[in-house]
Amino acid sequence: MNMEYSGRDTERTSQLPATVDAVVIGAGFSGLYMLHRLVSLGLKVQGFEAGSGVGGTWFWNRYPGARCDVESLEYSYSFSPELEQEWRWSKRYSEQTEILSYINHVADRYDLRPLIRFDTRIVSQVYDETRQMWDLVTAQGQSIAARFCIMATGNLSTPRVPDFAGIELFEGKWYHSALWPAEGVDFSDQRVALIGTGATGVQMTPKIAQQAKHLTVFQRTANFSVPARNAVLDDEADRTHKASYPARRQQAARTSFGISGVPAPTRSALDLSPDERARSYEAIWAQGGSVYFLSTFTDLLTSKAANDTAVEFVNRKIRSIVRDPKTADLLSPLDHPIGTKRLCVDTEYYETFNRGNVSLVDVRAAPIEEITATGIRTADAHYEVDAIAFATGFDAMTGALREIDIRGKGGLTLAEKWVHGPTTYLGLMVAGFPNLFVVTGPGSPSVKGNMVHSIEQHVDWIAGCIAHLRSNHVAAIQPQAAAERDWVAHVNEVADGTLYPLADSWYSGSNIPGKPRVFMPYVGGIAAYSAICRDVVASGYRGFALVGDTSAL
Ligand code: NA7
Repeated sequence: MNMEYSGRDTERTSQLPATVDAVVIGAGFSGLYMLHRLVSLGLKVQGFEAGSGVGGTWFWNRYPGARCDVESLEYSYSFSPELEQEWRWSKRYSEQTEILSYINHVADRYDLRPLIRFDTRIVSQVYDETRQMWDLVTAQGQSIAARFCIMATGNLSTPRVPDFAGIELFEGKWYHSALWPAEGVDFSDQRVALIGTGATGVQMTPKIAQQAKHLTVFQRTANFSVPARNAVLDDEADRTHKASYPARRQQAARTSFGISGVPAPTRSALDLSPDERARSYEAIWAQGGSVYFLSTFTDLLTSKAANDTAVEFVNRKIRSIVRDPKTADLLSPLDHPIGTKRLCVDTEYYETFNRGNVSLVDVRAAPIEEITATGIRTADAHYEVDAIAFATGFDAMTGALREIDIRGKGGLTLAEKWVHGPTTYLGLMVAGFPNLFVVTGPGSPSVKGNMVHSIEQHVDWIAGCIAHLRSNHVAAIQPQAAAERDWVAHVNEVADGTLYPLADSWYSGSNIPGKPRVFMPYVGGIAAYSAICRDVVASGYRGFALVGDTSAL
């Protein structure tokens, strides 16, 4: 496994300031914008990042085919009109390398790099109730104290490293999608196994197939995927979009997914005749994109009968693309409504199974039993391979937070508090953990929309809150237990009004053995959620306790 550390020992061990106003953990989209906002407020800040560079998700996930499923002109910061205008995306959906270049550009443009200690993990974070300060310790054993801690640790940053029996015996090389070597992997002339068919496996499959001698995809659960219709972003499209950027960003904020230009659905899928419905789906299929597809009708995520029409359409498409009927059947999902697991967005995923050098193995019927020196043994066969690519996902949404020993009031650890599943108020803060903010935490829309939009909304809220505390000399803020309880109930109630709970997925933690099964994102939509956050502030931070006078400290 390649951890791609640059080994900047001096930097890693040079003295940290003893105390800062705020620590920001993580230097992806959230951490960078948070640092920028806090510096603008005049705070003394220190950033920490486990990787050797900025980028978060886009730093680590360098696997072939990696790109975002939200169009680049939308999946980008809106806080600076100059930045919006000057950056030129090359494609409708740009590749990971380009997204990473953009994030690096932002880090340099706003001079954020000097604020960050790279190659440095925070391992412990303890709240001192007397000083009303957080004491943090790095993996190198260095300490720093801060009044505010902002967890910009990401929703998909703890890879689910495979624990297959025998993996240590494998004589070839193996890779996890989220720990991919920076220099890339050359699969030419190799027999490659790919395990996992979520969004990552779906992106990787066509790319590896183009290079490898043979690709065997090991599928446990078939996933739905719709075409991306990725294309070069021409000058005219770029100009038109940028000319209307302010209006587009405002429009995005009024939608459920935080993306502009997606027509709001007006009709139920069940209001149309089968022919009319098929024409609507065909038009959206031709246009491409998952949010577009799920916005075809008003009720695809709330009515099983409506959803069934979309399932039937996509499964028919799969059968029309994939020539071998048995493979087409295997690729057709049967176990969950479409959109209740991440709806994948692909470039020639299904078409790839028509290639002579690609085969699909059903590991639901015959599970993987072990990795051997030369390949993979399932319950009914042994597959000889030279390399294995694991696209087995993440301990999502809570994994990165649980990896740190976070101790709040009374010494309670976050892991103990969340033993039955994460509880937060607004996905922003946790009762008993004063001045600890989470960017896009469980209980916020986070992954159920345009992440960059959600990140900016959270960072702006947190920056506004910290400014409020400082100007009013308040030492600490934390949610009231009742507000947290009510919010968790609301998050569940909203999810229960949808089809989401019908799927086993990382949204509910069911991909990790032993993880409590709780639906984690807030699916009430970004517009509704942001209005609640604004209202909480307007009503004097309703549901929060603001305590202590900093002028007395
Ligand atoms: P996902 O969506 O969690 O997918 C992981 C895949 O790995 C999924 O197909 C799993 O099958 C499969 N998997 C996991 N463990 C095994 C074992 N033991 N045997 C066979 N197959 C296994 O992760 P991704 O990285 O694709 O995507 C995560 C998000 O990143 C994505 O939704 C986007 O938001 C970006 P299962 O479904 O559990 O049967």
